[in-house]
Amino acid sequence: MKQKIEAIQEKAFGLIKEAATLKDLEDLRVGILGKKGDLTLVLREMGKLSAEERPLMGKLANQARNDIENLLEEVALNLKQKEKSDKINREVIDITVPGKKFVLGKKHPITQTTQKIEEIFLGLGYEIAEGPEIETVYHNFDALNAPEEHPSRDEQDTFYINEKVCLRTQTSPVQIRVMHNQKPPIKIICPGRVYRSDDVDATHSPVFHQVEGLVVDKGVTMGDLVGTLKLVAKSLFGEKTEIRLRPHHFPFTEPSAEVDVTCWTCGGVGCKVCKNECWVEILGAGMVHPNVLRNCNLDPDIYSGFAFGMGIDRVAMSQSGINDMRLLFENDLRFLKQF
Ligand code: 2NM
Repeated sequence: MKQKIEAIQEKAFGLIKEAATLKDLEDLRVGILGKKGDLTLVLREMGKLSAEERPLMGKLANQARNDIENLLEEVALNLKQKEKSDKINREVIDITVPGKKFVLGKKHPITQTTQKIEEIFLGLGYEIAEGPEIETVYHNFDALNAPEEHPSRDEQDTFYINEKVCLRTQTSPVQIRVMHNQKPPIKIICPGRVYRSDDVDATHSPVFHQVEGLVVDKGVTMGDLVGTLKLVAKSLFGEKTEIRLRPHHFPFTEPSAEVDVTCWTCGGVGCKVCKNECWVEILGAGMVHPNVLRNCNLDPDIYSGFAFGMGIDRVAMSQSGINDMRLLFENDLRFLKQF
């Protein structure tokens, strides 16, 4: 029996030292020390031994078992360490590999100009209001005091979905909605996309962008309008900018004016941007017509207001030095990337 135990131990030591993985090691443990393992089977035969031999063999077998267990543990530890260091070597980060380039996007020039205008008005305490681009003819024309025969209502100029629904031709219908739903004081700007049935050329597009402003409260005057426009023009085009108002007619304001600013390119000396006029027209404005206030259930004897509208696209073009409106809408990234 002694020889058997020694043989098992010798064989076990050899195999354990050769084990390549933890799985191999576990298989060996089961094969030697498990219920049907080699050493276990030998121990079962102890009963056949004499009373003198039994304690001796028992001691020998336990010693063998301990030695094998110790070796299993030792080899397992080594294998675990080896697996860990193999993993670390495998997963090493090569810090010399060039990084992936992170490409930052850019805002469209129209978005840049719109946000610049929004910032100025937010600073003056205005709120930004938005509304649908598909509008009722009521909100787009009737409520704005545009009579049935007004040329802007013509099918030649406006995209109609049907008799009562059209694509908005300005953002003022948003202001009608706000006046219907909110009590004064009202101080809003309405930026957004608008539609007119124009042919495409260097200065016209059937889709373009506007910011319209509206202030309604008790005691709002033309002086408030002029002061506001002066401040906005200086913020947008530079501190030296001046404005001038020329009498005009809009159905929704009375009195109405077209507003020019001193040319931001030549400062009023004459250049290509202003066509040597020294002034550039950028706005329409006026005092909200009493009929418009009435249409929104506001009493013109109590409330008054001013409103203005500005085209964003031409301002964006002249500020970025773009001379053809089509370039704003073709969305060629090679072009837009420059701004
Ligand atoms: C402009 C010019 C002048 C305008 C008027 C209104 C409203 F809703 F109060 F009647 N909103 N916007 C207005 C006035 C728009 O655009 C050239």
